[in-house]
Amino acid sequence: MKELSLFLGCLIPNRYPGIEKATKLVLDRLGIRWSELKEASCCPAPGVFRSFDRITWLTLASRNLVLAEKKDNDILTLCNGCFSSLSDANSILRSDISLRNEVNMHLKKINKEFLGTIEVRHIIEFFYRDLGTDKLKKEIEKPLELRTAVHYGCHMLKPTRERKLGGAECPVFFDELVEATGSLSVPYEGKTSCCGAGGGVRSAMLETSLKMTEYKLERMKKAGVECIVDACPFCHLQYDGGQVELAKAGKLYNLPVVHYSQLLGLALGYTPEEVGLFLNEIRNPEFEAKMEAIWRKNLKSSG
Ligand code: 9S8
Ligand code: 9S8
Ligand code: COM
Repeated sequence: MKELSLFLGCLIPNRYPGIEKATKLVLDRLGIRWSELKEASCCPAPGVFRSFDRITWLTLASRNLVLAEKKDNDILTLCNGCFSSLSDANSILRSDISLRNEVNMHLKKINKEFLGTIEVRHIIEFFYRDLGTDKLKKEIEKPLELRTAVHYGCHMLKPTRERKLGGAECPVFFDELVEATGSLSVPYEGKTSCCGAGGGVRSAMLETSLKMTEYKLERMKKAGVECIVDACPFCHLQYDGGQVELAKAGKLYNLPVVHYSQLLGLALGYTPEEVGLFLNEIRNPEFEAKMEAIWRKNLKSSG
């Protein structure tokens, strides 16, 4: 298997370093070769740059792609937005020669050239396709038994012609990966709808974005889940920070938010602390006690 260039994006290192730590632990534990894509910039965020100026978006994205091309690595993203930007830019520049020429004209100023020789992967898609749930299940040391609300996030599923993992309306691949950790993916209404953050909505219209978040949280709560599982730090921020903002208006949910890397890390036997589980804004003592207890119980039974 080719080495992967880990593309962290902006939010994970700056706001949720626990996701970074958990991902690195999990990759090492599963024997996946990786190195960090050191000089990378913002992907740049698709909902913002792509919507405003296509050439700027493509040029910045292609610079990141070229960094990985130089190492002959595929890129591994941990964020739906980063995946969307980088994989869409990659396929557009591969197929559209005139756009590629235009972008390469800009890249030439910094002695770089886009060739189109590598692939861009999302960690969920990568685990599902290249590892598979059966192999993952064999690696699990501590089944988690959590009732979870799986949140796919828009860019993992759409546009459907680009994302080929099984339908934007009733996808199952992420649920299967969550269930491989011994947890339950509880069905809830509005599962594939947006968290409210993307496309600049959070920055431009906070109130509207929180309404969308509330819509989701209401339905997750009704389904009786213990936590939310995502695979996108922007969704993560929206659910975590959004609950703090909603609490100011007296709307309390207190639902812990977990990135898939963290969930898998726990199931592979790392401690809640090692995967940065308690570094969110939303702290839920009941959940934290349960996670500590699962960790200890399984420790005894396996030791
Ligand atoms: S980088 Fe800059 S803002 Fe962000 S995290 Fe994901 S999308 Fe790409
Ligand atoms: S959902 Fe709608 S646009 Fe997105 S992918 Fe992440 S942030 Fe939440
Ligand atoms: C969402 C990214 S993950 S963006 O806001 O649409 O750019």
